[in-house]
Amino acid sequence: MTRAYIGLGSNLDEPAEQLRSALLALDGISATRLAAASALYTSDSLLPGQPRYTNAVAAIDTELAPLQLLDALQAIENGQGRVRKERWGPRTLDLDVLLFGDQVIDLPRLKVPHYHMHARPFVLYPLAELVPADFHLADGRSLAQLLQDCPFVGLERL
Ligand code: A4P
Ligand code: MG
Repeated sequence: MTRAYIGLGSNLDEPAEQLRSALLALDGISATRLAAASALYTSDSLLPGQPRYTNAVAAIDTELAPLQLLDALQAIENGQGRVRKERWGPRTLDLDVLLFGDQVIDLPRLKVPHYHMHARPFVLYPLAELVPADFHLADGRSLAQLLQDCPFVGLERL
């Protein structure tokens, strides 16, 4: 069993509902169970001109290998009507593998820890709800330090 952390994001078609459905879907992945979920947070899009995002982080326990998990997450994204037009475009659902146990993964399809998580308040603050105060990312960075460098600005906890 590996404890993994999944970042959830949506800015189309009732984002809060999209995230609630996605949490149920995570629990439905084979050989996987949902262990915990953060509160929902809203914030402006990093790209101007897009609707506001709703984000959350989920902790899951899985027996799947990392790429099997990625396949399952992409199937859930597709099942919730995600249409990939442009990278970074608005989306009904984005599921990112933030952390996969203590593994550092550098494959063409999968980079873990997720590339931008260390600088994104809408990832770090929900993650902090789910882990101990002395938590470190797989690459050694301390979550407390990352939080200090990434102020809780523009984030609303629902
Ligand atoms: N991929 C590589 N590593 C991973 C990983 N750790 N988890 C590959 C998931 N996928 C990973 O992803 C493109 C490819 O990345 C996948 O095919 C997978 O093989 P994607 O989900 O199709 O594309 P994307 O989401 O548009 O790109 P990306 O870079 O994941 O975008 P981000 O970083 O998710 O940014 N503002 C707010 N407030 N909240 C947000 O959530 N999100 C974005 C999108 C912009 N602004 C935002 C938010
Ligand atoms: Mg993504």
